[in-house]
Amino acid sequence: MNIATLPAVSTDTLRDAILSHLAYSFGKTPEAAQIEDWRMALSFAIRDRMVARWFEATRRTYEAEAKRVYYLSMEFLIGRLLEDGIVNLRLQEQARAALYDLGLDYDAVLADEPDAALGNGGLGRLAACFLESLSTLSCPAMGYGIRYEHGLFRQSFHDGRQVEAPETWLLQRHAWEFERPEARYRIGFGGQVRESGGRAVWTPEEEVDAEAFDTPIAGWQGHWVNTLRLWSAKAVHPFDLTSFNRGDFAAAAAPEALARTISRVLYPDDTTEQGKELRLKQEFFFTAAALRDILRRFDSEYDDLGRLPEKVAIQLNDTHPAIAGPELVRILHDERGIDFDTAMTLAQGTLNYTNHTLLPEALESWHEGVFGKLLPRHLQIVDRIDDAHARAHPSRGFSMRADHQVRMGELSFVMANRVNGVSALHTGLMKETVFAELNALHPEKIVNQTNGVTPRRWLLSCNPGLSELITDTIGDGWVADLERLREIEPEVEDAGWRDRFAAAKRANKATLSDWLGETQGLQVDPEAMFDIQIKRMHEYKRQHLNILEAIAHWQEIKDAPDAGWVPRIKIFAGKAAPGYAFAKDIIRLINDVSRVVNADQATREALQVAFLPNYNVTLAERLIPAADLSEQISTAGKEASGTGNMKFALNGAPTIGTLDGANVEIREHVGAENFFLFGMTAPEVTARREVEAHARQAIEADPRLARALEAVGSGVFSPDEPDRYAHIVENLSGHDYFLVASDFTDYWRAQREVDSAYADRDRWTRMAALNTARSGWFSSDRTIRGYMDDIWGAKSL
Ligand code: GPQ
Repeated sequence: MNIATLPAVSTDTLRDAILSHLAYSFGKTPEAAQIEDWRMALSFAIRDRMVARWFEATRRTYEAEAKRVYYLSMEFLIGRLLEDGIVNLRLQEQARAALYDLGLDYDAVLADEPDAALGNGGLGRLAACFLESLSTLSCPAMGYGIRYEHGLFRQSFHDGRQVEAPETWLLQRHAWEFERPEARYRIGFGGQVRESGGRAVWTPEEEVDAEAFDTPIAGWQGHWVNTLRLWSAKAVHPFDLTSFNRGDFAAAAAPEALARTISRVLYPDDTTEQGKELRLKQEFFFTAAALRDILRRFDSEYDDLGRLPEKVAIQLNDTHPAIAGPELVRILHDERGIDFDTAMTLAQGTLNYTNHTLLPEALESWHEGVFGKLLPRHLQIVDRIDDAHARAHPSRGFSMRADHQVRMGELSFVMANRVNGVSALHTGLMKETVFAELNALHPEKIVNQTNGVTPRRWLLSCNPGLSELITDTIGDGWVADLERLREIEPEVEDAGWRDRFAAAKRANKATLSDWLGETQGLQVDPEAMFDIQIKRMHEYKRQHLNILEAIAHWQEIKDAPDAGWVPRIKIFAGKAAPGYAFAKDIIRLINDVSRVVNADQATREALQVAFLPNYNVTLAERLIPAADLSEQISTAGKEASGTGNMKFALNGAPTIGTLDGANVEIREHVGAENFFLFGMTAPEVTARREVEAHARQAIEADPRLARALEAVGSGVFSPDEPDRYAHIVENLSGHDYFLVASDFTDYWRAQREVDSAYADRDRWTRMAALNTARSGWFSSDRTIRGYMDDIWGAKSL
């Protein structure tokens, strides 16, 4: 069969394709099929429609001898893929109708797919949005990462406390990947380095194989399809027959188990560095496999390694793949015989590095003991890179090797052609703080690329009601050209149009409210304001500021229950790193507050609080379209960008936020009057920390804050254990590094402004609609164009 001539997709052809896969790929009759079989059959039928374009994209890339982009990332938080595929191939109507013909519910079949949670949060989700945009822009590109058997843990609550359970997304069959047993590379660790014929020869002590699994990623309208290639660790000798024959079955299976450990679990720490040997192994494992694969492809097309920077751009998503620098130099110098300085220059022309945080605890560094034990040759190369850099800049005392550490940020910076931050504010702070010294040496290196989100997933498919209104109004050109959302702006002055906008939001809220009732046992009035904070749990993100304000609000409502309060439901969701005790205590506090406040008959009309378990991409897709208010309240200077903030604005939820990360740019775009700003700026934060007893002062100056803290500290929300949260109160009245107390008063003020704005429904609808109309700039298509032009020198084909 010529796959390029697959029939055009009518409902009938799609139905036949589903039935055919059900029989021939899964061996089931319709009568015997379970929902998973149907989901798999539909996925295969959709996937089939990508394959011809996939081959075509590869062929055209070779033919054009195009520069290729490689995105190396420890995390790809892709979520579900079926709806993405259906939407991008524009097969929604046919798929719905075909399933209907077969007696199945489309939404139920889609909901059967597990989330591929191969990431922690923003960094991983950004990588997933980028892959989709790269395909939409027909940029020849490939993502490289790890095929974790267990993605991010599953979260539940016992007595309000977070409990983690392993996540097993691969227990169900995964429809999207193609195993590539032939794409397999041997990756070594440990061992010795010796000299032979003037060259260093590294003989590893331990070896595993990296085997590729490919997932096609279709862009909008399926014109272009790129590949996400994830590596799975396999034993070199899978089974030790000698041990087996001896009767030692555990020893026989040991090599397999040891090797598999490398790709078994995603580290659940977000923005903290753990310094664990296994983590370094994971980093080298996938980076080394990717480089081998990249060079194999390069060698198949070109015979001059000098052309590497011209034909290959590699993006390091944070420092996790930073070992790419020394590894590429090692291959070029030790294995390919290129002199060291040239090898280094070629690597520097090929690699680029994105920094995603300034938090000092997140900047990776490895003790030279661990590093040298696992990667002895790479340690030598790092030292030579450091020396070469020092020789080139003799006036400076800079080193990437202080305190017996290998500092991965500095290494990445030196080995990169371009270094970028992820919002204007963050990039500026990068220049002033972490990389001040290196920026002075290499002022051309640092560029900004403000993050973005894919409008296909984060508007078109998660918010069909609003999308339909937009398309009705301006046509569907906005899907691939999000700035065109501006064209709806004139309509905002039209009362009839505003009603339709408000109705779309209202319908989303009703849907969410039904879901909350059915799955969480929560009764929520869709008329209430849906105030949502969803993101990883972290002190810098200040979920505790939000809950303290809720407590103060509740107390005030109790004082005067009939004062005409604007009804609100505060929704939280997010996971805490299992070892981050304080963040877990904040979760428990919110759950405790929720229990007490929701049970209060005197206030429940005005205020409810809910913490939804197991936040993931799918839950985000459910919540964001129904949001009225977006909480983006980090301590200024700490949130590198944020991307959730963009999704809310795009879906018509104004932000209450600080001048942090991309909030700054969101406010500039949507207009200051459509954004609820509060809190200290980044320089004010720095200055405030110098004030003695800043937290005490703030508490003394604000009786509301004092009363809320008093309630927390005295056990109002934990009567069975009154001092459960004493340490939180102590933290917030003492050190309070994240300045919760100091920002509280202004946050309260901004929240009351939110109340009055929301009470004026027409005013609110205007604000919400203008947020949507003016968020076009936050498309990841715009971001990727920026990378292509300013960093990669790559072209759309
Ligand atoms: N981010 Cl360093 C993560 O999600 N994980 C990390 O390990 C690091 C950063 C986030 C960052 O906190 C957000 O502000 C960004 O929007 C996001 O990366 C993508 O750049």
